[in-house]
Amino acid sequence: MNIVTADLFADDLPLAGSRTPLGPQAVVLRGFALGRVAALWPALQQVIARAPLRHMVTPGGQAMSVPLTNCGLLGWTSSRAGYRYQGTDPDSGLSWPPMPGAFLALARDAAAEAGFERFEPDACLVNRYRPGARLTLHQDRNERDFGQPIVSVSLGVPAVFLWGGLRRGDRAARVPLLHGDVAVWGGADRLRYHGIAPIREAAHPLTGCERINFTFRKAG
Ligand code: MD3
Ligand code: FE
Repeated sequence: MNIVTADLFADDLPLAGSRTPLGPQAVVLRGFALGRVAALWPALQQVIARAPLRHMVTPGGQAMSVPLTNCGLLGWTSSRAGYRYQGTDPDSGLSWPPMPGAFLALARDAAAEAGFERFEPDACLVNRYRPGARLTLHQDRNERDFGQPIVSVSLGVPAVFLWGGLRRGDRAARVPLLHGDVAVWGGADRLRYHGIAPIREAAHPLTGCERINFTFRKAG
């Protein structure tokens, strides 16, 4: 048994195949990515080799606790100048790595499974969390068309997803996201506030102490 298939025999299985509805057009497909990890993982390593994970700076000048990179035609960036999608990696000046076929297929299949047919993502943002890293409540509103869903894939150690409302002050529910879970949001739920609570110290056979998240968007 190698490190990529090991997870099939571990603690992610009890929920696999079930659905956790979070709102009218938001659902977590439990374990949807588990059978595809063996293809996703080496493809991710290729992306990171060309466009390394890096700590971007917020418009307020703070380094983000979660380093990120992108693949696909467009990549999400943050700097003192603001948040935006752009076709080139600001660190290297190169185009972002192409979106691996296994990434695109997973994003499309998960969107269709959640009722969003013909999803055509042009951007995939990759976030890496180590213990203590977090993402404070925010909205994703740099994309052009809020009619398109977002698809999010979790790998590695568990996280507590904070699922708020349409106003920043709305109380946030806490939803565990485990290795292999895929979340899909659109329509009425597209502009909900959301975040990730500080990651707890844990170990996973594939990622060690880390959690990796991909979010697929139609940005342009
Ligand atoms: C709900 N990432 O990159 S993914 C982000 O786990 C981001 O890294 C988190 O929030 C992570 O912007 C959460 C789940 C997610 C992504 C986008 C959403 C949930 C969303 C947009 C609207 C509502
Ligand atoms: Fe977000």
